[in-house]
Amino acid sequence: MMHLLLLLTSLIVVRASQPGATQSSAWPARPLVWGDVNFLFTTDTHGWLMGHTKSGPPEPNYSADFGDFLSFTTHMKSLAAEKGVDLLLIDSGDLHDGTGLTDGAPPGQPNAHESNKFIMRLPYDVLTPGNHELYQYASALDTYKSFVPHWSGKYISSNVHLTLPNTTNLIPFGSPYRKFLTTQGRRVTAFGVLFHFTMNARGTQVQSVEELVEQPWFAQAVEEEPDMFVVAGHMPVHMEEDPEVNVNDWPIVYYAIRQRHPETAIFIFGGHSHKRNCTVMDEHAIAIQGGRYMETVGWLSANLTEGGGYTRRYLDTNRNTYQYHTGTDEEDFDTLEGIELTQYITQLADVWNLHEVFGYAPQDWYLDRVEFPHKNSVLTLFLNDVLPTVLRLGAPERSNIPLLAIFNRGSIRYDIYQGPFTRNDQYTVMPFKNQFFYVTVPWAVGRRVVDEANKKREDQARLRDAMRMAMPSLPQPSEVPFPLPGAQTVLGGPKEPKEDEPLTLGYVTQDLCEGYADDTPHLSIGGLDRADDFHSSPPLPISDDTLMDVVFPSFVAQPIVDALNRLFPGQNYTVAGLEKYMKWGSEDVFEVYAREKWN
Ligand SMILES: *[C@@H]1O[C@H](CO)[C@@H](O)[C@H](O)[C@H]1NC(C)=O
Ligand SMILES: *[C@@H]1O[C@H](CO)[C@@H](O)[C@H](O)[C@H]1NC(C)=O
Ligand SMILES: *[C@@H]1O[C@H](CO)[C@@H](O)[C@H](O)[C@H]1NC(C)=O
Ligand SMILES: *[C@@H]1O[C@H](CO)[C@@H](O)[C@H](O)[C@H]1NC(C)=O
Ligand SMILES: CC(=O)N[C@H]1CO[C@H](CO)[C@@H](O)[C@@H]1O
Ligand SMILES: [Zn+2]
Ligand SMILES: [Zn+2]
Repeated sequence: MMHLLLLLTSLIVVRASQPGATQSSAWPARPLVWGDVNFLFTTDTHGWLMGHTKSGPPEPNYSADFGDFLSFTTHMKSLAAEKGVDLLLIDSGDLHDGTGLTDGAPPGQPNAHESNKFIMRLPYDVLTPGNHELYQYASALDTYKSFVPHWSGKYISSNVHLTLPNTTNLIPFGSPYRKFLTTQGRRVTAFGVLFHFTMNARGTQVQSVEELVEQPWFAQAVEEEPDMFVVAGHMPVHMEEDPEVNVNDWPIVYYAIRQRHPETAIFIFGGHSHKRNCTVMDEHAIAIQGGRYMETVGWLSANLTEGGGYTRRYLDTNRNTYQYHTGTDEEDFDTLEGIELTQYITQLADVWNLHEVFGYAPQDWYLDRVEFPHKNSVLTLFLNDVLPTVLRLGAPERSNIPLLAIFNRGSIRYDIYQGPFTRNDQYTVMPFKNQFFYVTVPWAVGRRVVDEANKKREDQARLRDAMRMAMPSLPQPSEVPFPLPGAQTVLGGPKEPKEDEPLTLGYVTQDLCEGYADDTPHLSIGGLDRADDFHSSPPLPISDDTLMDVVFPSFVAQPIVDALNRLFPGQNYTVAGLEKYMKWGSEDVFEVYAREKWN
């Protein structure tokens, strides 16, 4: 008995988040408002299950790990049971790609194979795949075989299919829909929808949302009236500046249900754009999205009664938030399962050497807070110094040839914080594995490649938008006021923070729903809306006819080759004919640079 107690005490001493994580000192402003039905929702977690462990603001405010989140959801489910209300836990996809836990696997192991085991410890009620689950066939297949079966129908992919190796039949990736009873006996019909993603791996298939709602099985599933529809989807609940991520097909799903059931509650949980937003579609339908990288977790509550309201909140993921809302403290917050999950995460990080220090970053560089070519932009650091340095080190035999490095903004995924730069940080900045290719052209061609590729990219996005608007036979997204004018007024929410409240740095969410949305009031960290466009290292001081190397990652080889062929007709460049510039890939670049420059 004594031993067990000692063991438990020692477990509890090490339980708080991941080792070395800086705890938050900020607290939520006010308790959550519960309804008859309540939701906690995550999206675009991208492997951030260790939580954010850096000490630079606002990282400490997102310092809880997935073990802490498990303890939190366990307490919240018990609170719901005590109150006699429902609490559902939802995830809208993109579990793959983004940290060492997903990308730091030994060669040959599919992305997210181990981190998915951590997700399986959470009591999710509905999950749905994101586009990142489908870039690689091997990891899609692994998700299908190792992850989906665990959920017994709760992993829903209404419009995603897959073929097994050496077969030709398309089979549903997850279950097409799920009908279930909540703990309080409410009938739920749930769907899981992915935007019409077209860069998916061969062997996987994504049906457009227009096609999905025309499937006879879909109409049949919608036919019976439940107490509520719950739709998790990997597409934003708002329109984006960048047409390429304007993949908001929610009005199509909404109308397909609404036409049949004018007043049944519809709860929509979006994702993909990595932002928070919320839209009231009508008095009985709301769409909401909870952020990214386990920075914020969403909360939505509703009374399904006549005239019942909604509330929503974006919760900072730290132990203060979790304890405040569950009425617990450092003594009684952690559950044994939560502690165990924290320890499994720590162990995997150790086994994969994710805390190995490559060097010490001399300052912070930001992905969203400042615009390229600002000196604190991570893209500026990457294009002006990291990539040129590493390409020169990696291909010394070409060091006498001028060099222009091209990269797409979207492949850089996170900030760099001053201090130790670890293997895990390398994956959070740049998780994708790309080779570098090159072509040698006169500078007259090389200097125009980025503009040409960006111009084409914008033209294609505009064309796609136009085609979507021209689709026949379904309610046109353009005809649907989204949100319906005036509909927000049904929403009762908490008020803005008091003026004298001391504020900390973090997200300040201005979504389309009424009332103040952030759980912990913050000073705005800023953050800009940007396209996944192309940029390059600084222009070269050479004459137009000087031969130089244009270097670019394999992920964007096709658009760059197309641009080169338009600028330099007759050369007939093909992706298959490209040569590798150096032995290192994009996943090695920051390690090589940090070891060279940050020691
Ligand atoms: C639901 O109704 C209860 C009782 O009237 C109320 O206290 C609560 O604030 C309502 N919740 C929401 C989300 O409107
Ligand atoms: C698929 O077929 C190939 C060639 O016939 C074979 O080498 C491979 O083992 C098969 N794979 C599976 C999973 O059956
Ligand atoms: C929410 O969506 C609306 C409409 O698409 C947009 O104008 C607004 O900027 C979005 N808010 C945030 C915080 O992204
Ligand atoms: C490029 O392709 C065109 C059309 O197929 C052909 O006429 C031309 O000879 C090719 N040029 C080179 C350099 O291969
Ligand atoms: C840093 C920040 O933006 N806000 C708070 C989050 O948590 C840290 C660490 O506890 C506090 O010091 C900050 O005030
Ligand atoms: Zn994502
Ligand atoms: Zn996505």
